[in-house]
Amino acid sequence: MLRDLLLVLLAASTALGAALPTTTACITPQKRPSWHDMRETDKKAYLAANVCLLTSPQKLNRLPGAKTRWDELVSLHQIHALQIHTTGQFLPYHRYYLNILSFLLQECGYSGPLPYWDETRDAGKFSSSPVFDPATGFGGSGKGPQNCVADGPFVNLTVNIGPGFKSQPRCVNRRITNALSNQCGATQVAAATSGSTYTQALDAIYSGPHLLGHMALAMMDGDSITSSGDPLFFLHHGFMDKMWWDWQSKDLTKRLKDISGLNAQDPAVGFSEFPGGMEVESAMWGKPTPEILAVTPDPTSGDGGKTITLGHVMSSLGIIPNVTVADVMDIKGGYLCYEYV
Ligand SMILES: *[C@@H]1O[C@H](CO)[C@@H](O)[C@H](O)[C@H]1NC(C)=O
Ligand SMILES: *[C@@H]1O[C@H](CO)[C@@H](O)[C@H](O)[C@H]1NC(C)=O
Ligand SMILES: [Cu+2]
Repeated sequence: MLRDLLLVLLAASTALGAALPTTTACITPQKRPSWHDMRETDKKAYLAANVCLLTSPQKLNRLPGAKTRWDELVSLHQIHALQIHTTGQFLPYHRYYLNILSFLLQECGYSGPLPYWDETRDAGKFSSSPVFDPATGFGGSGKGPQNCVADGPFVNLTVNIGPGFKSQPRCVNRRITNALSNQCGATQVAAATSGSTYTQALDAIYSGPHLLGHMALAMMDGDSITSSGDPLFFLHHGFMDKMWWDWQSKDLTKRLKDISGLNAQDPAVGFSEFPGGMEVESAMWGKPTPEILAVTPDPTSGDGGKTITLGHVMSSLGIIPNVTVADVMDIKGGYLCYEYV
């Protein structure tokens, strides 16, 4: 009897624990370094844990096309693509997405810092960045018709999610264009973070260093929907996250609460970088399949309308607990506990 009661209580508290992030005070924020400054042992351990995820079996049994644990992470981005690009969700969801990677890396024994890439140091000359070192980095620009990476830790590894909404095995691939990487320089970053509202910062970061950085790297066939198949994606997005935080830090009182925009793409606009809207995107990448739509979360969850609020619920479809936008506004708020150095 007592034992049953205890089990019920335990079950109730576990369910609660799964639904809500535990918020403890952030006493010692983990320091996230730029790849340039990361210790070599940490670099190697970080890369090895990424390889481990790319070669470990999937666990959830519900994400369409996912064969590996890495595929599940990529699938999450594919499933959410039409909610998290050119929308208010862009910065909070990608901050959460970095945290999901951090959790997954722990499964592969890595609990060190999540690196970012201070692209201002390599603007205009991306290809000579230490990020692409074959021994202590991600390997360089791809080779051959598919631009498959030809050196570094990800040679011959397969991602099964993408391109677009498809699930077809592809090599890890990228193509570096130095000229486009000019737009990730200090001047451009300063301009992107000079606005006074979230809307301004979001637009400027999104269509400035974010987009041009993606174009300069053309990861996974330059596909916005599944570019996270290349582990390098997370270094680029760490840089975006830092940019958002640097902008927030200029006026924390206001900016820890400033959120705006739609919670899913406006069908008339789609990805704003493709004038012509959803039609043009669909021509390039197709449309979400019925299997993908079946697991796609309601983009208005927690908002009660089409506009994003601090109560907006973000989901990782069971990899880690759901969180709200409010949970990720402060990188030292308790749910998150890190800083950029
Ligand atoms: C990658 O695969 C090719 C073809 O199977 C093989 O020749 C090559 O040795 C492999 N490279 C690595 C680093 O495993
Ligand atoms: C997580 O959020 C999604 C999308 O809002 C929702 O469908 C799902 O039920 C939530 N899961 C939990 C455990 O709350
Ligand atoms: Cu994205």
